[in-house]
Amino acid sequence: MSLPNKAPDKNNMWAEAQAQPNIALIKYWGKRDVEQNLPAAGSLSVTLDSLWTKMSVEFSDALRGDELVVNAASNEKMLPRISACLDRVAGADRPRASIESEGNFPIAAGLASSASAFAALVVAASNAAGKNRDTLPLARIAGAASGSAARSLFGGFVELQVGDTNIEVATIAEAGDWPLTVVIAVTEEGAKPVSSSEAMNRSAASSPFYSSWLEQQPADLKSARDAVLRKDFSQLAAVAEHNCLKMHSVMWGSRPPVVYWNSATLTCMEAVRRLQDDGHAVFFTIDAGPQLKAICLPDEAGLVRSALDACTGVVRTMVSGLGAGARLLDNK
Ligand code: 2P0
Repeated sequence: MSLPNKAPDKNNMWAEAQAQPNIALIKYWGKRDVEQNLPAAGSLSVTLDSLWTKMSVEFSDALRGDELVVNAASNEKMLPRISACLDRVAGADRPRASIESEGNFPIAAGLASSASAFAALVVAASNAAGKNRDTLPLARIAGAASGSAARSLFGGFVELQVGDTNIEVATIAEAGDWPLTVVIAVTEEGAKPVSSSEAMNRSAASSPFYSSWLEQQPADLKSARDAVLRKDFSQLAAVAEHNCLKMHSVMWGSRPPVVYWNSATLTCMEAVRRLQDDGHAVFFTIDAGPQLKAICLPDEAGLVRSALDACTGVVRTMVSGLGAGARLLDNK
């Protein structure tokens, strides 16, 4: 399932990159600056390995305008965000672009497809434009398009911090340092009813819990960072579940409320609780969608997957280890 190897045009302004989604254990929820898309607080995530998005970008003035194809179908809806991101990578006076995207998991369903898409996009576009950039500047450009995308530029355990005007983002532990497994229970494949951006802005504007959420974020981040560096599974489990449930409480307290869960999400949570009660090393997290992600030690993955497969309402499960950051595919 690879994009057809396109013949580079005579300017050779073509490149393809791959990135994987990341799952936040300490969540990004809220923006300090909506215009710049600067997060209001830091976050910490794991980059996956078996879910992926590949993006190819070809710059050519022979095109009539920017064109986007997602999973072999023309896509007008995402195009303005993609074009704006290309402007930031290659300058507003760049040639027009043909972008093709392909992925092996559902889009806009709370599985961080925008993270892997924009991370792959900035790497491909920067290379196609002949601009050599370090990973951090690329992460900042990706983050301006989609906050979580900045984290997918990096592999393993990734921490994002927010300065006055910019983000800092880096790997704090490699995937191989602590090879956890993520089991994803898909409970609904369709696109989410409210976008993350809209839901975040609604939370900031109306949730009575939003300010305490932000106040507590540095302490949660520190606890999770310490847990990762010491490989303390129970500490990471406790703070990650707490942080996830707080983020959803902020949304539930918004007006109008944002409830991404369905009944299968709760059934999966109960299944994880039962495994924990039996002494298994597993915890859950849930993002802007109804899917549940269970994080566990690798030797628990089979049991965790069976337990989630048995939950009423689970459409399918996917299993992933932790993986690398966005990278160029060497297929020119
Ligand atoms: C996260 N999410 O940290 C959080 C947890 C969803 C829940 O980042 O508005 O698509 O484009 O910057 O990155 C999803 O939001 O949001 C997200 P924008 P993004 O992973």
